[in-house]
Amino acid sequence: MSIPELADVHPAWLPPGAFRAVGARRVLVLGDGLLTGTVRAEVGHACARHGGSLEQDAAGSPDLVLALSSAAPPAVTSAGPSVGPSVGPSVARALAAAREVLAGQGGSAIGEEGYLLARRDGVTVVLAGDPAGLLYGLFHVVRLGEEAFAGERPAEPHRPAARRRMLDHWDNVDVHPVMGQVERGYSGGSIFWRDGGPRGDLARVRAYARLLAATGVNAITVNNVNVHATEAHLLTDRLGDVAAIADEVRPYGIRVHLSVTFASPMRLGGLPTADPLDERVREWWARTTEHVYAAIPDFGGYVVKADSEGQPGPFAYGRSHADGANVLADALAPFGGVVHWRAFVYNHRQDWRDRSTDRARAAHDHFAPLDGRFRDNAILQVKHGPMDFQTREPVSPVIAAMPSTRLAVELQVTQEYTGQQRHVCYLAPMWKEVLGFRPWGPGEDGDAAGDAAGDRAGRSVADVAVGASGGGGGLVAVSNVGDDFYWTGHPLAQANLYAFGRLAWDPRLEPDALLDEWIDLTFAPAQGGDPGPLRRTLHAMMDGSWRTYERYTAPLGVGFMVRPGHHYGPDVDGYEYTPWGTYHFADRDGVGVDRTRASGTGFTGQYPQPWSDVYESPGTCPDELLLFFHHVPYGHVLHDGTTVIQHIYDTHFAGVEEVAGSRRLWERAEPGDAALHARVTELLGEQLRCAEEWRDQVNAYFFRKSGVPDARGRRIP
Ligand code: GCV
Repeated sequence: MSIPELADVHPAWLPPGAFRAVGARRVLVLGDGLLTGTVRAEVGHACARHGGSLEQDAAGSPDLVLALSSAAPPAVTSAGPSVGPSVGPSVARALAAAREVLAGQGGSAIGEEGYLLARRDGVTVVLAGDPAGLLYGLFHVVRLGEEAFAGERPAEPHRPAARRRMLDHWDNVDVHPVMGQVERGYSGGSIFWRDGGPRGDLARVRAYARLLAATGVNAITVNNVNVHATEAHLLTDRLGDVAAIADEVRPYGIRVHLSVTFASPMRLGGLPTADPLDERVREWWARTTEHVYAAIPDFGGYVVKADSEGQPGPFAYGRSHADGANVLADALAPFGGVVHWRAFVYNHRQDWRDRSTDRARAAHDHFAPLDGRFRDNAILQVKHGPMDFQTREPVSPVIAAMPSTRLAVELQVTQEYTGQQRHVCYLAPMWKEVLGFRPWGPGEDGDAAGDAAGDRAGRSVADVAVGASGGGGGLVAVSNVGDDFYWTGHPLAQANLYAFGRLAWDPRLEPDALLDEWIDLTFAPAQGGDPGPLRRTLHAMMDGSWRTYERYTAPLGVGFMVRPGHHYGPDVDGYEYTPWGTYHFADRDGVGVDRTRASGTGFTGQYPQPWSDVYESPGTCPDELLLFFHHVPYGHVLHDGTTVIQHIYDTHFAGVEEVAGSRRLWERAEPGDAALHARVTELLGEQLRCAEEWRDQVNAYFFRKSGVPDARGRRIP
C-alpha cells in the first residue's frame, strides 16, 4: 500500500516531518490484518524518508515495537521459552511492562481499538488487541515525536471513549441549485462528488481518511442528510460509487455510512407507500440492505433526516419516529449496522405572531415520549443545542430526557453560523462546554460518573453520548472539509476538524492542549521542531476566538440575526418575520424570547432540576443565555452590573478590537509558509470588515430601538 502524500494538497497535521521521530528509528511491527498492513506501510514510508528501518524480523534490536497482542510473544523470562517470534531481552522487557498493566487490570482485554503504550530499557512498545488499536497507537507515537523515545514510560492504556466517532458530509452528488455541491460547505467543492458523479480523486479520499484516523475518527457519511433525487440512488444503482469510497477509507479504519431518504421504497422501489409498518416496505428495506452489505461488507449504516425541512418521514402515515427508525434498524441488524435517526424535527412554517409555538421545544416534544421505543441499533442523533448550531445555545434538553435510548450528540465543525471559515473561530472551547455540561447538576463532590445506584447527578453530556462501556451513540459532527487546497478553506479551521476527532476519542481533553497538538504536528517540522513564537501567536488568536465571535454577533444567546439563506454576515431582522421560528422579538422596550413556564413557551420545563429552575429566573439564568430564555427590558442589569443595552454596545466594540488585535499579531507571525500566511492575512481582513459590519448593524439597531445612548459616548453609526 502506498501512503497518500499529495503534492497539490496541504498536508494539514500530517506533514512528512511529523513522522521524523518514528522514521528515524528501527521499528518492528508484529501482526497481520489490513490495518496492520497500513501501520507497516506508514512506518516503512517514514523510515525511507528519515533514515530509520522497518525491521523484517524480531531478531534485531528495535527502538519501537508495534505489536498485536496475539502476535507478540508473551513475556520472556530467563526461565521460560516463548511462543511466537523470539525477541531480544529489552524488547521482551518492554512488552512485559505493557502486559503487566493488563495483568493489573485482571487480565482484561485492551479493548476494541485500544492500545497500551510503554517504554522500558530503550524500547517503546505499542501493544494492541486489534489492528485498529495498532494504527491509533502509531499515531499516538507520532504525536509524541521525540518524547516517545525518551526515558522510561510506565504502560498507559488508551481506549476511545465512544465506539462511533463520526463525521457527516452534507455533500451533494448533483450541484444543488441553491445549496451547491456541499450544503453549508465553505471549502470549495466536495472531495467525493462533482457535477453529478464521483469526483474520481480517490487519492484525496485516502489522504482524508489518513488525516481522520490520526485524530481517531472511525466513520463518515458521504452524502447530505437532505437527500435529493440523484443522491437517493446511492443506495441502489449507484452503490458502486459508495463502495469505491469505502475501499479507500477502509485501510484507515473508517466505515462508510449513507444518508438515505425515508421515501426510498417509493422513489427507488416503486412501492406506493413508505409506511414503516407496511410489510412490503419492511421487506424492501431488508432486501436493499442485504445488497448494500454484499457490496460493502463493513458498511456502517444509514443516516436519516425525516419530517424535517421538507424531507419525507413517518408522520405522513400517522406513524411515530420510533416506527420509522425501527424499520431501518431491523434491516441493518443482521449485519451489525446502525441507523442514525436525527432528532432535528420542527415546524419550519411557523407564524411569528404565534408566541406559543417554540422551535426550541420541538425535538423534546417529538422524541422524549418515545424513549425506550427505539431498537438497540437505532441511534437518536441530537444536535447539541435545541435550535441550530448557534454561537451560543443551551444544551438540548433531549440529551437528558431519553435514558433508555442510545443518543449521539451532533456538533457542527463546518462554520455555518460561526464565520463560515472566513473568520477564525476555534470551536473546541464551545464543544468542551457542551460535553462537560451536567444536565442533572453537578452531583456529589462534582463526581463526574454519578453514583452506582443510577443517580444521574454528575453525569455529563459526554457521559450520555459515550454511554456505559462506550456503547452510547457517540459523537457526530458535520465536516468542514472540501476540495480546497487547505481542506478547510481557512487554514486555521483545520484545528476544528482535528479537535473534533480528538474530543470524540477522549472528551476529557482540553482545548488548549489540543491546539498545541495541532500546532506541533502542523507547524513544528517547518520551524525546526520548535514552534514557540508561532505557538504563542496562535494561542492568542485562537483560544478565545469563539468568545470574540460571540461578542460581535448576536448578543446574550438570542441567536441568528444572520442574513437569511446563506447565513453569513449580519441582518438583525433577517429572520424576524419569516416562518423559520428563529425570533429575537426586539421592540422599543426590550429583547429576547420568553421561554419560561411562568409566562412563556414553557421550554424551561423540559430540563430536569436544577436547570429547570436556574433557567426559569432571569436572576439565576447565566448571562450568556439570558435572551435565549427571557424577554427583558434594555435596562435589565446583568450579573456583572452592566445593563443589557450597554453590554450590547461594549461587547460589539470589544469584539472588533479583538479581531483587529489578532490581525496585528498575525502580521508578525512566521508560520514557515508564505502562501498560508498570505491566505490567513487575507481572511483576517475579511473577518475584520465583517466584524465591523456586525458591530455597526447591531449597535445601530438597538440604539434606534431603545433610544439609550452609549454610556461611553462612542459613535454608533
Ligand atoms: C442539511 C440547518 C441548515 C441546513 C441543514 C439543517 C440540518 O437548518 O441550515 O442547511 O440541512 O440544519 O441540520 O439538517
